[in-house]
Amino acid sequence: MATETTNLTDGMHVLADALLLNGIDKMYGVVGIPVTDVARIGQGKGIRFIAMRHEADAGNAAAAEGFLTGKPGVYLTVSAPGYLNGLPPLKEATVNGFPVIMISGSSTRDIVDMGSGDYEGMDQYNYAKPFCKAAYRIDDIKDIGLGVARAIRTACSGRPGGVYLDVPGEMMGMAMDAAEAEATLFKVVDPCPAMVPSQESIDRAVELLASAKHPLVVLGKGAAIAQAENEVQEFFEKTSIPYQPMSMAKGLMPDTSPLSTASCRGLALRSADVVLLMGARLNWMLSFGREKPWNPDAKFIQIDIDPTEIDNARPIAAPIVGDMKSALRLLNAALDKTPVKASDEWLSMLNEAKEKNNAKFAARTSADTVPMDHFNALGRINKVMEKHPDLYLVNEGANTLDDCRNIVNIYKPRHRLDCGTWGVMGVGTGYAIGTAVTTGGQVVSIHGDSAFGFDGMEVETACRFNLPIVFMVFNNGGIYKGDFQNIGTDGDPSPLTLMASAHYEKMIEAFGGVGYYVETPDELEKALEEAIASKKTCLIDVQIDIHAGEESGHIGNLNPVPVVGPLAPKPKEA
Ligand code: ADP
Ligand code: TZD
Ligand code: MG
Repeated sequence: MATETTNLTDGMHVLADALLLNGIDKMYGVVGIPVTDVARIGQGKGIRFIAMRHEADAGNAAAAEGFLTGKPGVYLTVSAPGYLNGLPPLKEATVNGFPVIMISGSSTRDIVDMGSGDYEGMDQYNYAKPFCKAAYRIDDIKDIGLGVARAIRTACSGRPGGVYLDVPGEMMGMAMDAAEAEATLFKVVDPCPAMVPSQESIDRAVELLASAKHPLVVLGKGAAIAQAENEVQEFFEKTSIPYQPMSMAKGLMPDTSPLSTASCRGLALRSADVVLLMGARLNWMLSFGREKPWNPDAKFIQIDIDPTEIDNARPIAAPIVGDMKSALRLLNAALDKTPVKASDEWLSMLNEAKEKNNAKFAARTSADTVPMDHFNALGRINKVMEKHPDLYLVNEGANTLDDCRNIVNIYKPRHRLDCGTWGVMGVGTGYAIGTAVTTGGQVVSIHGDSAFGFDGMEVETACRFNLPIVFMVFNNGGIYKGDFQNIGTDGDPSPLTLMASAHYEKMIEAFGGVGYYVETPDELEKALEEAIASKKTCLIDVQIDIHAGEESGHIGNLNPVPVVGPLAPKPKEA
């Protein structure tokens, strides 16, 4: 007679229950031993499983979800090779401050520890530690609830980031009484708690701000992650202080705001005497706050949730340590008592520069030149996207990234996702998929041809899930552009050269998506409008001049300069 087993459960069922209890109803990943049934059982219980083609892309999709929602996105990988593929996005999410949890199956602990050569055996738990905020391994089925709770709280609280959760195969095969297992699970209370800064730090900041002649805000993605748009908007309504948007903070204030200094960045940074950092680090992107173009006498106020970020590269005169919403609420309240308004002199000085720069820019973005360059192609895209302010924009590449950031306006918070703090190529298709899945909205995903090469296979995933994503590949035939020459004699293409004659649109046709190939601004506009209206998964190959693009986009200055040889700068003629 068969034994009655209905009162038993196992690690895989308990893991799915623990995630669902905590509101995690999606997972991205690639399955295989020992996690296939984790995905199948989860799917059976109502966790949507987005099966992808590469773990890095799954990690990026989950990271996008984390950025968009403030709750951790979750991705699942198999042991060693899948785990290793999944590590880069874990580190990148941690660097960007996106909450994400990587769950990875692993092999039998004692065999791994003895070095006996288990199937895909590797000390995953320890190797993960430097690549995330924290790593946890669940060795006992009774600890699943605890492990999931630890992972969620660590990923979202403080500065968000990546968490590694190791789930050994043998643990997931453990059985236990179902009722007893249920009793081990719990829902995390307030996983992303408010952290209210001291009133003293607010008063100090307001005093400094009130003393400014040329105050400037740097609006960073920390404010986007904090979902502090209402407080941010209230601050600008009260003060009319101009601001410099960092790329993923675009949309917290619409890019069309008269207070944006995006088109007169140099002047704004050079002239500001008091700078308020709202969720932006003084890292390389902001020249550490101490190098050109900053005014050397500028004083800084910094709002950040991470106290160790303060004084990272220069003294901060008025640190405010706390979460952005709480900090801005207190700041806005203090501004009622001590009003601060940007002067007309400061705003007109910036406006004058903006008008000049915008006129120069407009000539390039509205040109009808063929072959297209990044400018007129992006100008047309901006024109189309203006009509569809709800569209999400994903963006990667070098020139394709930098020029798009400057040209394509964003109107809503968290509607732009890009290469982020490290400038990573290959995040785009994962971000696009994560965004479409998480929001149910439409995505325009703009990639350089090199960038697209890293993760382009995910167009199959996008087609399989019928996601309304318009991928656009800016094909200028190479990394930065397509006209570099091999400086040696073997006749191979240069290290930067890719295939300008490639028809990327054919890739998506292979999977039943809709491909477009465009060579002129009019064709581009028509194809994009049609693709958006169709809500189908589409890919537009945007042919760009192979001569269009600067080496390394806007950050060529970071390249070491050869001292001798053909690549050394030519001596200036006397
Ligand atoms: P950007 O690239 O836009 O300049 P960074 O990623 O460099 O932005 O900086 C974002 C900063 O925001 C980080 O230092 C992070 O600690 C901070 N941050 C993240 N979430 C919050 C929050 N909820 N409240 C306050 N600061 C936050
Ligand atoms: N590998 C990874 C993972 N990230 C990187 N940033 C790079 C390599 C180096 N890299 C850049 O920094 S930009 C870029 C690479 C390879 C590609 C730029 O070419 P593109 O865009 O075709 O994507 P443009 O429009 O031609 O500049
Ligand atoms: Mg290119």
